[in-house]
Amino acid sequence: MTNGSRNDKLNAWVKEAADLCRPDAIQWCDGSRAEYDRMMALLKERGMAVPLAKRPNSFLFRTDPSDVARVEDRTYISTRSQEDAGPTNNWVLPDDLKRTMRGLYDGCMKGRTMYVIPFSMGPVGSPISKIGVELTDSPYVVCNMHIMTRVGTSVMEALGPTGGFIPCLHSIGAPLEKGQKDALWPCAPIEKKYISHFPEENLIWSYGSGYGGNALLGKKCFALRIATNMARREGWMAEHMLIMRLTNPEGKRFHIAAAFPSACGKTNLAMMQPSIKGWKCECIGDDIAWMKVRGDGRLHAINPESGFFGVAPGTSYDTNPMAMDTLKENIIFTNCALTDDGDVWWEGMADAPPHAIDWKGRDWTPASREDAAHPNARFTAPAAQCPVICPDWEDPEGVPIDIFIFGGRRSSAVPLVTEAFSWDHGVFMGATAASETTSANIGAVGNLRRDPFAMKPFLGYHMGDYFQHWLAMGDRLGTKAPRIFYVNWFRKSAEGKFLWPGFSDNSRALKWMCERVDGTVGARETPIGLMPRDGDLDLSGLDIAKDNMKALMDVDLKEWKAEVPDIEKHFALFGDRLPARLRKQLEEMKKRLG
Ligand code: O2Y
Ligand code: MN
Repeated sequence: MTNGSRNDKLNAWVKEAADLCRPDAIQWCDGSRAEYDRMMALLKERGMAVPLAKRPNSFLFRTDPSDVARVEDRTYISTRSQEDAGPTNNWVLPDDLKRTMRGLYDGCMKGRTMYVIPFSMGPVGSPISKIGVELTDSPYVVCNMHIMTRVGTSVMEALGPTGGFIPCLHSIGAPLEKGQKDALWPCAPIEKKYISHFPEENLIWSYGSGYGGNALLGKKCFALRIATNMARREGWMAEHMLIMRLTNPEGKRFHIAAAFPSACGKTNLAMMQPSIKGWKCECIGDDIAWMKVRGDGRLHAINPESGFFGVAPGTSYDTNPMAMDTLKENIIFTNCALTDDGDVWWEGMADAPPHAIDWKGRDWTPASREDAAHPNARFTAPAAQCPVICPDWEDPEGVPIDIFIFGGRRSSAVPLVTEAFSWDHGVFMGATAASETTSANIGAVGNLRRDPFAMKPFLGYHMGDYFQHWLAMGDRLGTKAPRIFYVNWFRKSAEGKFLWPGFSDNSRALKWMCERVDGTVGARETPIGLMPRDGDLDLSGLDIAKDNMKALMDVDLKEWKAEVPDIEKHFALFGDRLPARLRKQLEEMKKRLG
């Protein structure tokens, strides 16, 4: 694409950013295969991209050890009033944050090229999609954005001379002086990293990190933190949810959107292949859903992304064969291990190779004390390559959602599957969702973290107002609202063993949900919601002990009464912005528990 565009606002913003960051050159991205190949050639030449002999057009990157994950402590929601950012977000006054960041951006792209990436979140031209433009000095980001979003000429055409876009400014924060040798993964030290959102002006500024959610600004920054603000203002929903289509043996389709915190197997569920006969599952998205009420009065969802930025460790032909088959070619791997025959490897993938180069670039053998791949090692993969991608995954109208699922990782108390009594009760379930931390999360292992709607790190405004937005959406949808369920695949026995096989057998819980929607299966009332009665869940062909099933479905009143003070403490965080309807739900649950 030639330099400059027909859009004056875009040209002016690019000029303003270039005047501040002072790159040596500006390059407008066209999203073409030739552009991707040129970027990769540059990254190979710099020693950053390692081509993989075993996977065509695939490359391995190793980041700086300080730049391996989203940095929640350095992520800000910057609003004029701190109250509007709410208690779950870091906050700095916009003028102060901008002053600090302008100081950092000043000359930060010296010796580098600034790439202008026009991108669409969602199919270009869909009534649910939105356009963004990312300015970055990282060719690695350009390549990842090519996979994760729709980039280039078609987006510029959709933007036209007067169209609006979300400006996303990104720098790795590592200017290069003349003659200075570049680092293999240039970035700024942690105290200079800022992932900043200015929702009152729909603006994103990211500085200092080249990794994942910190740098691919279409994903968590735009599609969740900024989009939640837009959605609230405009009456739609931006959620941290996978989207899937389940088809029953009669050919009836059900669309499910499900929210789980990180490290709960969301990508595995999104690509799951049912163990029950005759049922088919297709993937529409693995991480984010944008949903609007359409002409039929129903909530329609699109996946705003076009790729998967999935966690590699733990992904295998046992846990997620569809993901493994997605990864055969055209993939960017980050912080995985490199085998001697030119392939990637990670913990949990398959038998360990006798020798490899670990994610830090050191020799590794199975006797090594450290992991070969970083626990947050990633693959960036085109969604279209997934063998079970739904044929309608790019339908501009989206898919009508029948079912919402919330869940978390709970070793006790929470049964396998529960249906909400009502929309408000379902919102209560989402608002109180909690998960035990694992080694893949931040903080100590096994801590219970309340993560409402799996949105704690991704909501761009006050959580109490967000709960109210959910209630208002339910009021608007009325009888056309999706039914709401809560699941826990991770309940353990007294001996610490998982009670449920999970993975493809999770289809059994999904089947019950679809049959509940259809009205063809029953349920029993419990103090925490509606649950399958004996025989309601299809367990055909599953070898599971009766006692295990009993334990999975148990509602222990003592355990649930013990939850109440923790929920009260959680709700207290939101002060007078906690909707009275949720407090009422808690009071009603307390009464039911006796
Ligand atoms: O660590 C990162 O930068 C990536 S975090 C991420 C990536 C893809 C999907 N979900 C997540 C998440 O943390 O929820
Ligand atoms: Mn996610």
